[in-house]
Amino acid sequence: MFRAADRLKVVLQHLDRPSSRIKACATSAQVGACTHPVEFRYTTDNDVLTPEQRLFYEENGFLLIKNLIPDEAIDHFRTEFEKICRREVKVPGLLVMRDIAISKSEFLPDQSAVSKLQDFQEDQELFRYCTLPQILTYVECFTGPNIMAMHTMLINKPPDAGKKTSRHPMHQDLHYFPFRPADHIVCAWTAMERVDRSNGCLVVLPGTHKGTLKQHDYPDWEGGVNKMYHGIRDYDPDQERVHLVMEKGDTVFFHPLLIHGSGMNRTQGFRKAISCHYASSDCYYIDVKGTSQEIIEQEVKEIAQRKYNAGSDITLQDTWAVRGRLVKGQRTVL
Ligand SMILES: O=C(O)CCC(=O)C(=O)O
Ligand SMILES: [Fe+2]
Repeated sequence: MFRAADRLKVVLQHLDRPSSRIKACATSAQVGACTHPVEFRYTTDNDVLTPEQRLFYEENGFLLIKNLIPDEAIDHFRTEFEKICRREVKVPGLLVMRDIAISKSEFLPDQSAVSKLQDFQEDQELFRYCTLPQILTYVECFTGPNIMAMHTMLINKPPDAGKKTSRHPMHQDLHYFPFRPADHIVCAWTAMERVDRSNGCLVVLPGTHKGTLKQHDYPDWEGGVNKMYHGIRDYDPDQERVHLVMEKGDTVFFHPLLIHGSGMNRTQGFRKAISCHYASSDCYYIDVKGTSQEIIEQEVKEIAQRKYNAGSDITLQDTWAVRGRLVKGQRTVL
């Protein structure tokens, strides 16, 4: 994958073509002996990404942008997160999750420690992350101009209490989403501090965004698994893994079919990252009945029934429709 230099030369020759749509060979094999260029599929031609960056995302399904978000913005998110943990701020619709090791432990000094906040769209301070021009400029390269912020998270990976429960199993985020097309969905994930193998960085399987949505289940880990942390069992364990070492403010954009997870946090600190999944507002909802996503539907509905005090007739679509927020362009379908 990383012998890209030679392939790039070939591709860049194609980019000289006077075509409004940039064309290039999309797979390594093709690029090696390229005679029939094909259109880029996963990125748009809007003069933000360099040809090298586009090619990288097309081939690998992720793109890491160094130093994208300033320290002050991140410090601000951290302060707000701490206020939420101290219950000084109450956010409607917020889902506060605790690591199973924390919720079962009687010995941890800070019982209020949370492992994840989800759905912070009603918190003005945290939601500012989803509207940052630095982020949206890149998001548009994947979603096009009409952008909805669909799913928000602040992940506070706790120190592992020895049972490896701080790991996040390998998964595809599309498993959680009942909207399509997948190619018009992207995740932005920003490190709020240095993230490396010691505190459980993201691990990605490059190129897996070209595959299909796989069956997800709860892994049978000895120490237990956090709620909704479904994982894929049948991925190729020999496939190349890339550990994304990131500094504070670095941001990775990735495709919802990219298989990824995160490792154990072996440090004493809580490893923080903030993220948002965006979708083109031109995406449409699908019915997940009879598909591999049916198992997540029931869990999400149960949470939504409790959160919104809703009846059992609430649909998966309803739960997304109330959370989605337009952040750029026009709201069309979603
Ligand atoms: O921040 C992490 O550990 C990964 C989280 C993740 O991939 C997810 O929640 O979907
Ligand atoms: Fe994920």
